Amino acid sequence: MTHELLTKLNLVNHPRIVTDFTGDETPEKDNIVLSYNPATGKPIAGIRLDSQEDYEVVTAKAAKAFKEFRKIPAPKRGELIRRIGNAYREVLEELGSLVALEMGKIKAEGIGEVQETIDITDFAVGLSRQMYGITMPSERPEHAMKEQWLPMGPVGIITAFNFPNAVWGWNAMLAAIAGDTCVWKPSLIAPLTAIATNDIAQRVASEMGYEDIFQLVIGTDAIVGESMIADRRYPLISATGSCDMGRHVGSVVAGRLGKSLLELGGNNAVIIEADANLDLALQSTVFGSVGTCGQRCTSTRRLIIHESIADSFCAKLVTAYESVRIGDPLDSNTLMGPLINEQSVAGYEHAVKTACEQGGTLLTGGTRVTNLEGDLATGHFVTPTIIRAPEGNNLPMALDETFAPILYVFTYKTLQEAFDMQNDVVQGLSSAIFAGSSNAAQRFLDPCGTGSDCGLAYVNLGTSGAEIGGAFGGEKDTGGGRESGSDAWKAYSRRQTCTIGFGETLELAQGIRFE
Ligand code: UN1
Repeated sequence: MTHELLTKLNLVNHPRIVTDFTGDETPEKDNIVLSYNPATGKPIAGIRLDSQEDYEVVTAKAAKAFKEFRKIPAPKRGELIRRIGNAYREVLEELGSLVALEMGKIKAEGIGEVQETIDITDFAVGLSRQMYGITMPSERPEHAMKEQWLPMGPVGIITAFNFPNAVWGWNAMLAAIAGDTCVWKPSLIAPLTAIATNDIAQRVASEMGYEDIFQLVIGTDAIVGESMIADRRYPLISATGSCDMGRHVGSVVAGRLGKSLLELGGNNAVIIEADANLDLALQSTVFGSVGTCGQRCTSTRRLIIHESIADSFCAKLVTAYESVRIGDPLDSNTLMGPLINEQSVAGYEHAVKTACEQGGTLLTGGTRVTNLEGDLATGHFVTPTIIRAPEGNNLPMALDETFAPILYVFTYKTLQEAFDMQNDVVQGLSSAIFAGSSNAAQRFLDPCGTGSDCGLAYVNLGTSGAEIGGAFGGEKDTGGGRESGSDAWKAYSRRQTCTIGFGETLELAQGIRFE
C-alpha cells in the first residue's frame, strides 16, 4: 500500500529520498531525516537533508528566477496556476492519502486539505486579473495618482507538520500569482508530502518554461531556518507554527526590517447559549475538538457553555466522544487517527495530569489507546478527552495550547462573562458561538469590537474548517498575519504609489512655491 502510493506520487527512486522502505530497519546516516507513519511509529522513508551550501544554491536560484518571472504578465501566471490546480486534481486522492499516511489525519481530512490547495489555485487564477490598485485624485492640476502592487521577490515559506500541503498552497499560489518565486522550508516531520506537493507545482512550471519558481529546502531550523529568516534576499517570510517560533521569526525578520506573515497558535473556544441548536453545537464541537486529533491551529480547545445546560450537554458530549472510532487514518471507518509522535503523547499526558491536579474533572478519555492490534499497537494513539473546569472556572492549564484532542469545559451565567472568558487568553485565532437569538450572535460579532477578539469568528459553526475565500489568521499571539483569501495577496506584493505629471509647469504639493 505505502509503496504503491509512493510510486503513484513519483516518490520512489526520487533523488531526495535516499531510502524508501516499509520494514523496521532504520538507515544510519547523519544527513538523513526519517519520515514516520504516526499510526505505527515506523519509518516510511529517509530523506536527504539540505546543507547550508544547498540553501545558498536554492536561494540564489530563487532570486535569479524572480528577475525573469516578474516579467510574466499576471494573467499568464494565472495560466500556470490553473494548470497546477489541474495537476493536483489528478492526484487528489493519492496526495490526500499521503497526507493521512505521514501526518496521521484521517483520509477524508487529508483529501480535504489537498482540496484547500486546489481551491486556492482557483482563487489565485481569478486574482490574476483582479489584483487591483486604486486611483486617487491629485491635489495638483494636470497630475494623476494611482497605486499599484508589484512582484516582491523570493518568498520564504516555513510550514508546520499539521497541514503539510495546504498551508504551503495558500502561500505559494498567492506569491506566484503576485509574481514572486517561492522557497519552502517544510516541517521535518512531514517531508514526503512536501516533496510530492512541490514537485507537482514545479513540474508544471518547468513544462511552461519557468524554472526554479517553486523550490524546497529540507533542512534543520538551526541551519536552514536561521539562515532563511536572517537573509535579506527574502523580503517576506511567511511562517506557520507555535507562538514561540513566531516570536523568534518575527523578531529576526524585523531586525533586518523585512516583512513577516505569522500564523501561530490558537486557543479557540466555542460559546453555547441555552437557546442554541444543541444538535448542531454537539456535532460541531466534536469535529472541532477531535478532528485532526486536535492538531489544527483552529481546533476547539475550550467549551464555554451556559450553566443551565452544561450538565446535560456534557453527558451527550461524553457519549459522542466515547463512540469516536480511533484507528488507521487510511481506513474509511476511522474518525480519529493518532497524534504525530511520542513527544505529542507526552504533551497530552502532561496536560491531562496538570489540569486534573489544578482541580479539573476528567469526564472522559485522558489515556493512551491500548487496544489496537498489529502495526497500530505501536502508533501514537490517545483517547479524546473532556476535562471540566472547577467551580470558579480557574484552570490555568487551559490557557496553554496543547496540540491534542483535549477539550476544557467552562460555564457562564451572562453573555459578557462568556465573551470575557473566550477573550482572556493570549492567542486570538478562532472563535465560535451557537445561539438561538440573533442578538447574541450579533453581540459576538459587534462591529465596535466588544465581542470576539479573534481573527476568525463563526456563528452556528465550529472553530475549524475555514474556507479559503476569507482571510485566514488571528490577532494577539497568533501573530496578526492573514493568509489565503480576501486581500491576503497584498502581503506578497510590493506597494507603490505613483504620481504622474502631464502638464508643462512644475506643481509642488502642499502649494509650496519655490521660485
Ligand atoms: C492550521 O491548522 O494551521 O480552518 C490551518 C481550518 C483549516 C486550516 C487550518 N482550513 O481548520
